[in-house]
Amino acid sequence: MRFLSEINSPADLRQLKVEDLQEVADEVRQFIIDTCSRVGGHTGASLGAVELAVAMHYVFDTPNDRLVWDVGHQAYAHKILTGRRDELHTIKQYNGLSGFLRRDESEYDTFGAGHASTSLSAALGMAVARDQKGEDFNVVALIGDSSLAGGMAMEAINQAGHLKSRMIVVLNDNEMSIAPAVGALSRYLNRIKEAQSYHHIKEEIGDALESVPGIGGSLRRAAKSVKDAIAAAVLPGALVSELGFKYIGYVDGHNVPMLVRALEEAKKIDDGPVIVHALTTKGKGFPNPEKNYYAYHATGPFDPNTGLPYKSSKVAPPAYTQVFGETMCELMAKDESIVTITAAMPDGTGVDKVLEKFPKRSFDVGIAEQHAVTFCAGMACEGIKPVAAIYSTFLQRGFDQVIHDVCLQNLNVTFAMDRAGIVGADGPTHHGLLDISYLRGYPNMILMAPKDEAEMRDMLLTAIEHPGPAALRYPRGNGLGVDISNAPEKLEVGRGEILREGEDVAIIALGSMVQPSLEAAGRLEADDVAPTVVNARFVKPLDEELIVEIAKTHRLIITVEEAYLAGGFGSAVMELLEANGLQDSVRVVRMGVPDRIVTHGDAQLLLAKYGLDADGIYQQTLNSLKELPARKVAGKPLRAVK
Ligand SMILES: Cc1ncc(C[n+]2csc(CCOP(=O)(O)OP(=O)(O)O)c2C)c(N)n1
Repeated sequence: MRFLSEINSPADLRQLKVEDLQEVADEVRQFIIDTCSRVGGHTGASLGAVELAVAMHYVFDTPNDRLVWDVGHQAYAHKILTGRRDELHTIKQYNGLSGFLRRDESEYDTFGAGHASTSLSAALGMAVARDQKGEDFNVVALIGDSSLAGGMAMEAINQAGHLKSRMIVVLNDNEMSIAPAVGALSRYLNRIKEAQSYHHIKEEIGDALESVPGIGGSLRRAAKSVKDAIAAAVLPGALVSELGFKYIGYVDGHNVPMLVRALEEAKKIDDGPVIVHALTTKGKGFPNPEKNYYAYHATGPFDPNTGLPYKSSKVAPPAYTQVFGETMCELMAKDESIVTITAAMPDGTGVDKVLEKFPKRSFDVGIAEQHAVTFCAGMACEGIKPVAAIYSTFLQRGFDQVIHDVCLQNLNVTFAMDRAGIVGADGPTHHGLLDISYLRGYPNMILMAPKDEAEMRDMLLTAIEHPGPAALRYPRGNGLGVDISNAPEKLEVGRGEILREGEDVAIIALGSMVQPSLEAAGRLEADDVAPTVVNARFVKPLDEELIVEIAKTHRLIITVEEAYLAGGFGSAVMELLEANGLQDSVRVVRMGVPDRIVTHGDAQLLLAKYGLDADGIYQQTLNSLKELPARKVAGKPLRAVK
């Protein structure tokens, strides 16, 4: 590597000549491929933004000039150029670099991200603060074409155009989200590109016609009027200029000298916001990218020659995501009123299968979770049964819509929340730890969590058939490998399930925590402790009868959930006991995630850190039993064990 090994900060990069930058970009690209082929990561997204990162750090005086990356998943080149090259191999691992951007990781990460469409609002805030303080630096936001369509980005454009603040938006347009980009804005961007190619062609034709002796001038004028008509209809004028933005583009986003020129031009504009429209190819340089467009957005380790993932010899049970997609197809085949919605995550949620099989009854709305929820509410008003498959963390975006549009009107919308719990490598922005607390506080909603993939199928049917709002949360990763050949069955709403009956302690577990609780119970039994284990199934409504009965017959209740404790399932159990005057008759210990930001890293390791595995539950139960005052409550039989 001629240049890269000497670049330890953007200041080093800025010592180079423009002519050398393309080679720097090539070296960065190779470095990303080498590293990601070993450790995985957001490979394709980052490969598409290599030249952009080089050009931006070259033209702008970072970190004094503020560079704000949207999502931050595509910023590996930025990390490499800002002193983190030698740590890139630790990305997304425990104690390693974050997969996204974090203010506490580097002074070059001016704004933390992980969720999409935030960059323009943050950049505008910085620009306004700069002006208020009388300071002088550039603010540059980089955003992808799909994230640009997110509601927040549109709201920021609206205000930026109004304020006429000086800021630069670099649009990284690769026509892709994780799946191909969808929506009218994406079509509009394509029309800009088409119109501009037409513009360039006309320019060339015009020049040629001009040279025809005698008639050249009039032919050229005719050609120009056609060109102007088309330009007026589709050039950025309509959207961008009318909204108060200047437009530079489009630019080949893989040509560093051209990008440098465009950014230099943008820097000169001091009377308002400007968009630099760069065309890029997602996965640029990734071996065989056309094999599967999902595969290189984010990859595991892969063979750097073929781009193919290394085959695992382990036969794993199907993932919850897969079971969800297949179950939706089964249920939609039987009931024509069911539709499925994803917000730009067809692959991640299993909705890709549904889109394939039922293209007219399934919708990818783009990165637009808020819209997705209210879109579902509208359909539910007309008797359709929508199922919104949205990761727990991304449904946070649609919180008010869930409350105001769905729950308040008691509409039949199902929320299938994948990635509920600790997701692992993607870290704090992606853990789904809040859904219990944000969904259980409002009337009408019912909320459940399956102990395995078969129960998830039952819960999906239960939710769809429930006449009001219903949500189910299930974890990232594989199911337990249980039999899923039976048709889904409706569950009784608000009924838990006793899995084993004892008398010394009752472990009431939710969803993913049921299996480790059973394992812990097995070990407790070997220690002469007789535990009751309950699969809670419902967070809301709780199985009041069962929990009250348990409280009256046990001295100790341990609740276990893969979620934040504040406002969570255990809190709901305590509220129920208090409402029944039982708060002093039984000791309740809540296990879950404390009031801390959970970092990134291997999910199992993180779960263990918070005691949320068989060993942790076993230890906590023993400790809590030891701390109990010596008092015995006469046990009486519970409902029959199923
Ligand atoms: C609110 C939110 N919804 C969904 C996602 C998941 N997500 C991460 S990257 C991405 C695609 C972004 O596409 P684009 O903005 O065009 O950038 P590209 O990856 O193509 O560079 C999506 C949907 C997210 N991070 N945040």
